Amino acid sequence: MGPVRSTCPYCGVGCGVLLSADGEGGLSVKGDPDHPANFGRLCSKGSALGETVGLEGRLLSPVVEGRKTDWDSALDLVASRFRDTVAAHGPDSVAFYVSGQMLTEDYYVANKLMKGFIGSANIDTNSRLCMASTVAGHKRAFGTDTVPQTYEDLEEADLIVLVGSNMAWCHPVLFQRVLAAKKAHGTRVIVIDPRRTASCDGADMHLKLRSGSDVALFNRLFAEIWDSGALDREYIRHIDGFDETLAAAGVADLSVTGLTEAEVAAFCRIWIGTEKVVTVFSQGVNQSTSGSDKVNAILNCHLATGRVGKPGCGPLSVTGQPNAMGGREVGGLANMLACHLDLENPDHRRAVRDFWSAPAMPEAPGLKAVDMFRAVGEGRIKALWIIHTNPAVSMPEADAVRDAIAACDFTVISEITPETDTARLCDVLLPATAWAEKDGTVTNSDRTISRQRTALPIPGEARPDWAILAEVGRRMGWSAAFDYESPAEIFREHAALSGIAGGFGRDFDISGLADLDDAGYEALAPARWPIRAGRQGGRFFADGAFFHPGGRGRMIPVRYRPPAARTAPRYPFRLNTGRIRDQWHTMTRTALSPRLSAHLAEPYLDIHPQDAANMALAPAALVQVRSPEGSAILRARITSDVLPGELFAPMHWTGETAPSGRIDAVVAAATDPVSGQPESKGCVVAVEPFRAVWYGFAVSSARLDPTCSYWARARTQAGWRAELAGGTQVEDWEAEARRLFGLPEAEVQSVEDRARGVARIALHEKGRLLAAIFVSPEPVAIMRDYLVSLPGTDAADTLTGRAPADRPDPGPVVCSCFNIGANTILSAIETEGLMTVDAIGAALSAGTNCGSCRSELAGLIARVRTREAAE
Ligand SMILES: Nc1nc2c(c(=O)[nH]1)N[C@H]1C(S)=C(S)[C@@H](COP(=O)(O)OP(=O)(O)OC[C@H]3O[C@@H](n4cnc5c(=O)[nH]c(N)nc54)[C@H](O)[C@@H]3O)O[C@H]1N2
Ligand SMILES: Nc1nc2c(c(=O)[nH]1)N[C@H]1C(S)=C(S)[C@@H](COP(=O)(O)OP(=O)(O)OC[C@H]3O[C@@H](n4cnc5c(=O)[nH]c(N)nc54)[C@H](O)[C@@H]3O)O[C@H]1N2
Ligand code: SF4
Ligand SMILES: [Mo]
Repeated sequence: MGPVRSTCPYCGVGCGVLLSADGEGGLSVKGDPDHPANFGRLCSKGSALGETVGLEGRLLSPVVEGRKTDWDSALDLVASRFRDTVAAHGPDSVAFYVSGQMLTEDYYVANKLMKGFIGSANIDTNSRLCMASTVAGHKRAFGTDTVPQTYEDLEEADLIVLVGSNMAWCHPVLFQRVLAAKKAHGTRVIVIDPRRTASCDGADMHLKLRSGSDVALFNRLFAEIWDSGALDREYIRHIDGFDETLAAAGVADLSVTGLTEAEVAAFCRIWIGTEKVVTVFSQGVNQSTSGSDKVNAILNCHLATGRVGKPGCGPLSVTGQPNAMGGREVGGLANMLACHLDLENPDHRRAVRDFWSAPAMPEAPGLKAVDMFRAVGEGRIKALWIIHTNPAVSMPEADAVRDAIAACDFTVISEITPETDTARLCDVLLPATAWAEKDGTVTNSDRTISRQRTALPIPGEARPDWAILAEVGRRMGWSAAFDYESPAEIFREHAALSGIAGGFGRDFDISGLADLDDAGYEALAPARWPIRAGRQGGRFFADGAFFHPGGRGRMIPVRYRPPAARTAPRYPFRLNTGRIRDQWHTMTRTALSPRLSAHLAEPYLDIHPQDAANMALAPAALVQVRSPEGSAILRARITSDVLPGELFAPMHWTGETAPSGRIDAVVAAATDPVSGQPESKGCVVAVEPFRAVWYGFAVSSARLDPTCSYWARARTQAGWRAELAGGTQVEDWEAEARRLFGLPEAEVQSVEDRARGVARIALHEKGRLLAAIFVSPEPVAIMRDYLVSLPGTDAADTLTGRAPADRPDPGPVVCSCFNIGANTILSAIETEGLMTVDAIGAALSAGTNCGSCRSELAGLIARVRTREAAE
């Protein structure tokens, strides 16, 4: 049997993968050369999928109040508690909080159960934190939530503008496509981001605007389009709102962007002068209290020039999660119905009610994520089911969200592991089948529907998310409506409903798949919607046909508004947050891979050198970040990548990996008034040095569970590593080390200087190193990337903390496919005179597999060249 064709479970690029199981639980993963998203390419995360499918830490049976139980008891409990709560307090006293990572079939059933049968619209999703502003912006402009473009436009374009998108790290395979186009025909790339990112390497221009100021910049572009006569008068006859939009744009004050007139003029000249321009946007646009306005400011410019839905020409929202689009299609947000039908439209409601034979349909939108968790905290929501998301980490005001979940009368979570911050708070844990065990469809950023297929056996008692939901639906009394036996059956129902939506003139119509039989579903090849009689795929809106009444489009007048919170002497910094290359969200899967954990092993805070100097911060110091909502402790990285007064911290660390590094504890839950999306990238904070009494670095064969004020642990090839820091003096480091590592009997080697507060302890057994800790009153300076390789070896000279001369320290991993560190690459650049990324590839293989590190390799070359030039 050949490999199984499936789709990567991470980002919205939606790469096709070929899976081969080895029959012993292992899985090899390769890029699918025939998939139209990636043509065989994969990024570092996709390539490491095989390392994340083991059963270690998996939830394999239902758990109620901490005790394993059988499915019947767990499901009866969930069904009866939801039924009783609705009976006692009404349908709006319960809620589902779901995820853009659920398969379309899972999502469809969840939405149907809540909106059609429980009779509340209290189902919202983590897409509220992610795509809600784009959904709102699309609907305001186009009358529908539709991405007009396709990925091929990245190859067709002459100019690609990345607005608030770190594509090199977050949509790496698309970035590879952009770089290939640049190489082939000189496509220009402009990055608009307050921070210098990996996506800036090789870009033709980087506009380092002040965070939150995008509307002012795009309003200026709009005004310039008018002034320069670039308006497409023919096209805008199909579009309302031009005069008001121009009036609003004309007052744009550029000073809020911090950019120079010359920079902005150059940007406008290139944008206006290049017919084939694709403006890509992502979370730097969406996650803002003016997120919807930012989206419309961008769409206005494309509408004014008629640059929409043409080859190489149009706005392209890149989606985050693998099925963010599918969730929007099934109506997973609290203000949507299903198949792009509107909850507030009585005709639409009636049609869906009839189609489902639904007993109860809500007439008004339900609670959006932030309000939903506030309602949980206030006791208005009394039963909550969380599926495929980790809100105790990823929601703003995460401490309050954590407390709300803990205090809620009845909480259920469907998960693949009990070891998440949210799962630890829930009353009922339901074991779900994971990626490669489950089966269904996802829709990627360019409307391509692909299959995820099963390649591994279902472990323990895990069940697919759709099956769990349907079973609860049946036990709540709706047997016929939830009588599904397979995802294919659900998919057919969804496709049939989309045909009804098509009848209302909606664009999401996949009725061409409504009669797909099981074999056809099994064999379904990637296909872009719409899929109906007379049309498949293609682009939208180039013909001026939109979805507002009368088939018209709209330009939306928008004005710059500052972020919700103003900086003030107490909170002088603006905090930007986001992603790193090799971790996925709350790390429940990517942190299982030692390779992925080697890239950046600790939560950090980027701070400008001027600001660091003002508070006399030393490199690698720990800092405490505080807001009115909460605080975090992070490692300072002093860098002019960020603007003075602005900070950046990654979103990934959790109670499991670095309890004081949970950045959403600090982030305020201010939301966009139109979309309800929180401002995850612009709260205000104070920063001060965190004065630890001691700092430590530990390596170990077994997992360690520290309890000190600061710790961050990560997996390594040889076991684990941890950064540590404590606020109280330790008297006896040998005893402390034995306790920390759980090794009371091991042989010890140690050097301790109590007066100076320095200690180095190594614990051995039968001549092999089990664990070691290095302690100092300052951040520990030792060769970490060498030391992590020592557990399990004889490692006689561990305590020196340095690599022997014949085994140089490789430095932090840059290329995770071939496990090649920065020092190794830097030394090859110097000694072999390597001038290009390809030359590094030829010499060391680095960057030749997935290519995700190519921009960092370019950065290392630049570093050597700058140093040489200075010498
Ligand atoms: N490696 C990795 N890839 C991922 C994910 C992951 O967890 N890890 N998650 C996936 C998901 S769900 C999503 S939503 C996407 C997100 O993908 P991206 O949106 O590309 O990622 P982020 O790092 O959240 O933010 C992008 C950039 O916005 C910038 N930014 C902040 N404020 C502003 C502003 O006011 N204006 C502008 N113009 N820019 C600003 C930040 O500096 C940052 O570089 O990534 C997907 N891909
Ligand atoms: N400060 C800040 N906060 C942010 C962001 C930011 O940029 N800055 N970004 C926001 C964005 S865009 C997003 S998308 C969110 C993401 O935030 P979350 O959705 O909370 O993050 P994940 O880690 O992806 O959570 C997925 C959970 O589902 C579990 N899981 C995995 N497979 C399955 C399965 O098959 N079935 C079930 N039932 N469960 C499974 C995983 O173990 C994990 O616990 O974070 C948001 N939060
Ligand atoms: S770019 Fe990487 S994470 Fe995104 S779908 Fe492709 S392989 Fe997966
Ligand atoms: Mo996202």
